[in-house]
Amino acid sequence: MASFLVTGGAGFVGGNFVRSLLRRRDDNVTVLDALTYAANRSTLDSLPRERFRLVEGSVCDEELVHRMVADHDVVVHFAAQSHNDNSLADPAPFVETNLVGTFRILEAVRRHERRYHHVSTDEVYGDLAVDQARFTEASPYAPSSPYSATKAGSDHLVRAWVRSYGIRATISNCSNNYGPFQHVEKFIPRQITNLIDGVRPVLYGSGDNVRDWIHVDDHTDAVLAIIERGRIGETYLIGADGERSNREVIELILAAMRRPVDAYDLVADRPGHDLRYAIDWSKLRDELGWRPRHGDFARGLQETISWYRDNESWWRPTKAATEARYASE
Ligand code: NAD
Ligand code: TDX
Repeated sequence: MASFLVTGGAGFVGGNFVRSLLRRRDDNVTVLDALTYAANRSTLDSLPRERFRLVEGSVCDEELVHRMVADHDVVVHFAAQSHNDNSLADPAPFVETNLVGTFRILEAVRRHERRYHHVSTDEVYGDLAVDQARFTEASPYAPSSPYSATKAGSDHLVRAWVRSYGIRATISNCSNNYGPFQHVEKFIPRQITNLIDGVRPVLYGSGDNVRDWIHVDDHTDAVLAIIERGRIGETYLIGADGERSNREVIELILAAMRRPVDAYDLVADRPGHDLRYAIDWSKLRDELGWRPRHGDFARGLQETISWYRDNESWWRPTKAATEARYASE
């Protein structure tokens, strides 16, 4: 049995990771989360109290981070400012949390010699042309947005701490996640909840941008596989062969919610909008024998729509403020 410190565990992916970890293993889990606008405490409701604890605090708080890292065996770092649109409006918190916060964690991991897993994104590689080969672990870093640049910087810090100080770390870079407990600022939950509210979905630019969708349960499952069986110092790409254009996704959502498939609007494009992400996850398959279990995207989307319909009390309190922020940008 081990004790896990999970940063950002009140957010979307971290919250799903903690729920799954407590179901699958007997470990103790502490979440360290600053409870920013993106957090939702109720994601962590009804977890076993004797094995789970939530501590409110920032990964930038040096003293707190040292104390918490010292008290645990494994550190899994999800905490981040995660939304590209927000990073364009105000990059400062992205530099602070994603770069300085990761630096604080790494220093504590180094001092206390703990096992560390760093959660990152495929956006560090920039974007691909429509006909270009998918990202691999050898793809050059070329981030486009303040968000992806700070995530890229955090990956470089981890690699340097592995090489220079010999910390026991692994890194994963995953494609776009969808599923339950995702904040309504993100594309899929934004459009589902807009449709529940009778509001027409909006697509940035032409709607032809491609994202490589993966169910959040597959992402968290792969992270656990890397923690359990990954080689120290290695990077693993996580994906599930889920490439779809935003237009295809919105048409699937509209059809599943019994609306005309052209009932959406095109709006001004996101500045610097990456055209396409796509992940080659064969290293994860060949080395660790990992495979995604939720490959049927249409089915996963239908289940996600049902989850947002059934859990309005989870997202409703944040919906109006999220749309007001979009309207002011
Ligand atoms: P999220 O925004 O839903 O959750 C982030 C969590 O981090 C929130 O609970 C927030 O309160 C917390 N947090 C923010 N600043 C903090 C700070 N200074 N100290 C402590 N906690 C802080 O994000 P997410 O989508 O769950 O992403 C989690 C991680 O997974 C990020 O590192 C992100 O880069 C990575 N990732 C996400 C996706 C995706 O599609 N969602 C894909 C690949 C990688
Ligand atoms: O209203 C919208 N309309 C729209 O067309 C929104 C919110 C988004 N989009 C487009 C932009 C992207 O092409 O949909 C696509 C997905 O957008 P987001 O949900 O904002 O995700 P993205 O920018 O691709 O980044 C996500 O995946 C990688 C996560 O937010 C990151 O944290 C993760 O690293």
